[in-house]
Amino acid sequence: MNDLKSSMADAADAVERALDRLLQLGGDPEDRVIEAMRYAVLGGGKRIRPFMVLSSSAMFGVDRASALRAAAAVEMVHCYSLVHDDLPAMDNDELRRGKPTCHKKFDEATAILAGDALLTRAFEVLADPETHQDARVRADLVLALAEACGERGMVGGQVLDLMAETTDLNMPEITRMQRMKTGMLISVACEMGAILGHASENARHTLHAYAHDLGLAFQIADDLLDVEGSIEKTGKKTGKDQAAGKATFVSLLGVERARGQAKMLSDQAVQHLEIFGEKGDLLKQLAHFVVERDA
Ligand code: GRG
Repeated sequence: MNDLKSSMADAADAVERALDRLLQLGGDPEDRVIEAMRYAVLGGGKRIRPFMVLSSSAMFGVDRASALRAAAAVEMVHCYSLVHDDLPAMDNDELRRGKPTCHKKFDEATAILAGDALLTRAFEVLADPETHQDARVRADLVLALAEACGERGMVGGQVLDLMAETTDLNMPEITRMQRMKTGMLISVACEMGAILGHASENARHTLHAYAHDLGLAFQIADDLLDVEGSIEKTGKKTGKDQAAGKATFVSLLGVERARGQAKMLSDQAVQHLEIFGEKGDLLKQLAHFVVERDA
């Protein structure tokens, strides 16, 4: 796991610098929204999704600067979703990544706009020729991210999640909701290396299959942390699902079976990567980290 720890730390540092460069204050009156965007993206988070972009890119020999721009774009979308998810109209949270949520630090309108601008900026970064010289690759990146974010992806999953507060979801419904809400962004993060590196359809499908299992394992681990984790380690309020009376993998399966299911999915994710040999090692280690993490 030492390999993984230092690679994740390197990736986190590099993506922090890329985000900082991409989100510079301009000295204009509208800087307030850029300050809120910077607050939302800089200085926190495990950077799992950027790590997925960078690791899958390394597998196909993608230029590091290109991969970093794609990684930054994915993290912008992730952070936008966190900012909006924390709003009073959604989860109404006050703590995120160990600090006040964006709307608490700034105000609600600024947080909404910062989220909107992060989402938009992510697509601008991907569409910029600096990200890749091949326009087809840029279009594929934009298409893949758009499919993961919209009403058939993350936003749709969030709608189902809000409905879960008043409707009892069963196991297939929860699985579908989580696949849309968190899984699809994780999938696109893993596939971006294949897109940037002109890899075969088969390679991209294999990464998709890996991410599919890993995304579910990630979400079960997140549900377990909501039950067993601490606010000090996770940097966010825990015990929320139970308080909201929401059905989760843990409420339906119980802690032990949920843990077993997460482990099984993470092992299954690793199996998919066998075709890549040693090149898949970091993503394999990540699959174990995701279910063993405490934050
Ligand atoms: C309001 C237009 C509009 C859209 C809403 C809010 C939203 C879209 C979607 C919610 C998606 C969401 C917040 C899912 C939760 C995913 C999750 C488990 C986040 C935590 O991810 P980690 O653990 O966090 O990787 P860090 O902080 O480490 O990056």
